[in-house]
Amino acid sequence: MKTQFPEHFLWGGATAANQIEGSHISDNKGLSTSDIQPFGSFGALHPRQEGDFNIKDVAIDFYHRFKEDIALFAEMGFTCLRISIAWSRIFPHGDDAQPNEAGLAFYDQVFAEMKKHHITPLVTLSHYELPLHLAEHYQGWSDRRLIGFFEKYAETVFQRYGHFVKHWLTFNEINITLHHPFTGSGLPDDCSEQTRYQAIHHQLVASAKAVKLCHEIIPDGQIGNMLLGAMMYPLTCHPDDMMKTLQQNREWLMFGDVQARGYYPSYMTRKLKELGVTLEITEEDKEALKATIDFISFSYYMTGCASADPSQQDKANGNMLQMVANPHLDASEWGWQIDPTGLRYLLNFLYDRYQMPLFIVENGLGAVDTVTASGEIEDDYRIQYLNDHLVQVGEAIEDGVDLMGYTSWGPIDLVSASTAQMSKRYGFIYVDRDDEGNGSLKRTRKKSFYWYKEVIASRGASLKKPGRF
Ligand code: BGP
Repeated sequence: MKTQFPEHFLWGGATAANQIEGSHISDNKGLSTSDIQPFGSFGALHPRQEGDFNIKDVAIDFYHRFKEDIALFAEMGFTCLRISIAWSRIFPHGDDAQPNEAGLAFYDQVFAEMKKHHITPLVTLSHYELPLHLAEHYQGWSDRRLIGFFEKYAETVFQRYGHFVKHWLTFNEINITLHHPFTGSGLPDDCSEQTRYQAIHHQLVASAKAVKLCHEIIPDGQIGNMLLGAMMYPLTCHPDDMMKTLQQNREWLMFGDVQARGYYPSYMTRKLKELGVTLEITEEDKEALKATIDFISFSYYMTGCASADPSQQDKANGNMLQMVANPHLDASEWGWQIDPTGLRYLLNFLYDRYQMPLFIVENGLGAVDTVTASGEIEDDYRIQYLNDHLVQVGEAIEDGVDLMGYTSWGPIDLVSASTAQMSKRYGFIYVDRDDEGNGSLKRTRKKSFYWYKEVIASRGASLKKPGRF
């Protein structure tokens, strides 16, 4: 079916501070957990040693080039840009009494530039980083005091930017602490289940408190959560695989359930008991959790399978997690299985479950790009991937899903979160920088740049039937 996306639909791209900004200690910025992950989230157990190179120290130098980059996004017709604020620019240690004015001023300029180009900001409060001091001196989110520090940070940025920024997200892929505790919560990756779930609880409370603050400070604002949409299919229709699938999906859906409904789902009682976890949940926490989000946002890259059969060892790599491979799907160069139909499935699934507006805030293909002798980048594989996913988004809209917008991941090449590579490129805009940090940082429009521009201008009417490129 040919769909024209709704007029109010937000089109754009998504980024994260630590993957684009660079200038990791400029203007009083404090170190963040990301700054000591030179090998990315997958290498969190090998923290930075003296003299180690971290490509994120410069990243793509958005800190100095944001005007040029935002102008390029505007040229593509973006109506929305997702960025994150680096918490450690605003509160360098996380527990500081006063915010860092230079950090606040940087985002003033970024938002002013977006305003100039009529681009709606979508801002993540915490995208895979927290001030390193909080990880080192408080054991990250396992310490209840982080709720208060986060509230103060959220209040500061809501007050400062709320006149212009109306769309907010609390924690990027809040379910990540299940798989990468350091990346998600500043905890050692081998922490106990007790510590992990207590940290998760603190984040859920902090998220709800930010929701309440946002509603108070920005009455016309909207604030959502952000899930890693890790949809699992049963590997077979064996009842045991069905049950395993239900349980695995509940692992990540639990976060949405708490954030959308305001309390823990009943299935968590048994789950926590089986894990031997006793959560400390105060009456104040229960009250705080009642502040529920306005919309559900999520990242979507792939689906995976669940199997109750321990001999099923054919694993697929995922963005941050591993799952059983689906024999019906192809995979990207990094082993992420490509499933456009799964996006329609997930949109319907989430809308059925929550009956709340949805927002796709990440989707894209990480691929190696080659620059031709004449300086062009013919990224037809990326166009194919995005086209086929957007066709399914159109189908979901026809199915009746209330979808606010779509921001593809990495509209400009940036540093990979899992592997800290530059060579894993997602962008419509090529950035001249390699994995060792060589390159001029020059920006070049790829073939997909012109393709996405046309998709946006035609509100999806230019999309082709899957497999037509
Ligand atoms: C998501 C993260 C992003 C982003 C993306 C792609 O999990 O929210 O920060 O990086 O995945 O992953 P990668 O960069 O590892 O290719």
